[in-house]
Amino acid sequence: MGIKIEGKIEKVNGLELSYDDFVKRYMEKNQPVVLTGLTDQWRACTDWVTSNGKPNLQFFATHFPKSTVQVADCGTREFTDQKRVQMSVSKFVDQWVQGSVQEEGSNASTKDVRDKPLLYLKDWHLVKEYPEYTAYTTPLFFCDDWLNLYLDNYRMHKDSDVYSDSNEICCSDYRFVYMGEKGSWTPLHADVFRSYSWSANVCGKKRWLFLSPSQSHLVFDRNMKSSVYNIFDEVSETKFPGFKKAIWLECIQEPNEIIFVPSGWYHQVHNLEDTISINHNWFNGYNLCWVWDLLLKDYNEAKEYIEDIKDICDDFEGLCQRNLAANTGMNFYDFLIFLARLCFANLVQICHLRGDGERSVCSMSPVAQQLTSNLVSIQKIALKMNSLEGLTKTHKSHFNSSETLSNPEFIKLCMVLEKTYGVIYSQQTSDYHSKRSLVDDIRDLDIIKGHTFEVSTPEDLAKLIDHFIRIL
Ligand SMILES: O=C(O)CCC(=O)C(=O)O
Repeated sequence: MGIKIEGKIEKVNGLELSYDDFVKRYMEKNQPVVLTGLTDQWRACTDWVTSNGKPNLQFFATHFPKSTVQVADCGTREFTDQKRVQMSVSKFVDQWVQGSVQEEGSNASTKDVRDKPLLYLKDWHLVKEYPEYTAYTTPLFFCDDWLNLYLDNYRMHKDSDVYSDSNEICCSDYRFVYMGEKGSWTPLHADVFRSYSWSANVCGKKRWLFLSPSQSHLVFDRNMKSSVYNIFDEVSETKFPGFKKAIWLECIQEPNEIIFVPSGWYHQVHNLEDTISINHNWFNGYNLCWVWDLLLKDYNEAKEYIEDIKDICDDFEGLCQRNLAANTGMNFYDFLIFLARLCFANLVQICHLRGDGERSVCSMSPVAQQLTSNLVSIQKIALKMNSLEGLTKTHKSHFNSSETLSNPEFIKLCMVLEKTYGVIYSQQTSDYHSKRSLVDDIRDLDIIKGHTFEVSTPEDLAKLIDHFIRIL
């Protein structure tokens, strides 16, 4: 019996949608949408596509032949994902071309005897690898991206056990290129960190199947441990008793359309044609609670997994956090330091905007309102973290505002944040009461100057925000 599909995803012309409407209708409500009209100026849409609308494989082989990329073998499962191998772009292109020649040469009776694996290039960090080559610009709707903004300046987790030179690029950002032949696909999953994602088809067509988070329990086994891998398989009713009750939303994504995938929506994706897509994961104040909820769930699982060695372990909590970072990509301490830095960057920005101006004038500006609402969402998470027992003061996450202010990475973070909200809200220079640039202003900001703020616990962070919200 097939799956139940009972809904479609809304399609909206992105050129006729305001940022505020996107926030209200999709980001805040956590609803998917397809946006059209946003890729017309992208260089990728000419460089990467031939005149007949197919992937220009030769372009990739000529310009990026030596890049090493991850390639999934769509026919082979490995744990919860497809088996992946690394290869150069030129080898991937060669195999694709050989596969198509073989396909063309085959007739109906030999169609199933493909002797080459169906390969799908995934998670290629093209922007990070080739920063000078501007293949596309991130649409405005997706610019409030704390994840990539942070990773451009810091690592999420610093530990020689988890990080090595070989995964330097691989954990460096969440901006990807995907390329795959017709028939290549991505198994059912919800996104990393329960982030939002957007995915733009540069060429080709995809079929997406979505499940609302309110139904995600239906794709899990009785113990809520493993989820269905391929929704089009014969799914065992004994193992996944809720599966056949799941109601799916379907979307056929055409070339030049961008799909917004909200937090926690399980999805499975099939390339209906040879396809190239660009894909970012991100989070911000609107979905930060999803990130924390996942981290907490993964932490509880990591803890439960080693519960039996608790009594003989010198540093049980430390081991849980290590395992959490290895499995999820960050642990509580990483997340707290991330929140503290983001919070301080927002504070610096508010102080810079405000200059010596009146509080009421500053709070009227849309940027100031956004920055304040960012602080409120960070504070909510800090309070949730604080309600957990056991997350006590530790040297592992220590934030000091004076040290942070003298850090060039932090200054860069503040500047990019300023630029980002400037673009989103078409910031006027008259909105700034300070006549100086952020970089000149930063060390002299009256509220920051002469004070050092320390954050070692979520409680410290919540109090710091409380203090500023009251005085700003
Ligand atoms: O395009 C694909 O194959 C998968 C993309 C995806 O799963 C995502 O954007 O989260």
